[in-house]
Amino acid sequence: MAIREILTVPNPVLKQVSEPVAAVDDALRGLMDDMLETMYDAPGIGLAAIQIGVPKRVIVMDLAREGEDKQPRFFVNPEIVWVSDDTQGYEEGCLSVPEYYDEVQRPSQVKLRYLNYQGEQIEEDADGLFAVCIQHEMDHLNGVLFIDHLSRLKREQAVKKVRKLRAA
Ligand code: GNR
Ligand code: NI
Repeated sequence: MAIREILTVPNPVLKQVSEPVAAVDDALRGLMDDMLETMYDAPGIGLAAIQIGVPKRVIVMDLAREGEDKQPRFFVNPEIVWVSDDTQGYEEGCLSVPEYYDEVQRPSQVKLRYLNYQGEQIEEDADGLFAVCIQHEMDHLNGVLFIDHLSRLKREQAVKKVRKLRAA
C-alpha cells in the first residue's frame, strides 16, 4: 500500500470524466487499497480515484466517527438509479479544495448500484451523510467539484484561497 499525492484545484485533471472499470481484479484492489490509505492519511471521509490522478470510476469511503471501528467501503462503476425530490443542505469540504467549506443542496436520499471490493453487484439506499458523500464523490467521476455548485464568485474565492495556501 502507498499514500499517493492528492491533486488540488485548479489542476485540470480534476475536470476529466473518469472511465468505467472493466474488471474488479487484484490490480484494481491495489489501487483501492492505496486510495483508502491516502484517504485515512489526509484525513477524509471519501476519495475518488481522479483525486490521485487516476481517471477510473472508483470511490473509497469511510463514514465511521473518531473512536469507532473503521468501516471502509468501495464503489466501482457506481450509478445513482434514483434520487428523492426532497433535498438537504450540508456544509461540504473537499480534499482537492483544502480549507474551504460551503453549503451545497443535494437530494436527501438516493438509490445506488455499484460493484464492491469483491466485484459483486450491490444495490443500496443512502441518506444522511452517506447520501451527501456518495453524490460528492460521483460528481468527481464526472469532473465536477462541490464548488461548481456554488456561485462563480464563491468558486473563484475558493480557488484563490487554495492557490495562496499552496504558495505559503
Ligand atoms: O473528507 C471529506 N469530507 C466531506 C465533508 C462533507 C461533504 C463531502 C465530503 S468528501 C471529503 C473528501 C473528498 O474530497 N472527497 O472527494
Ligand atoms: Ni472531494
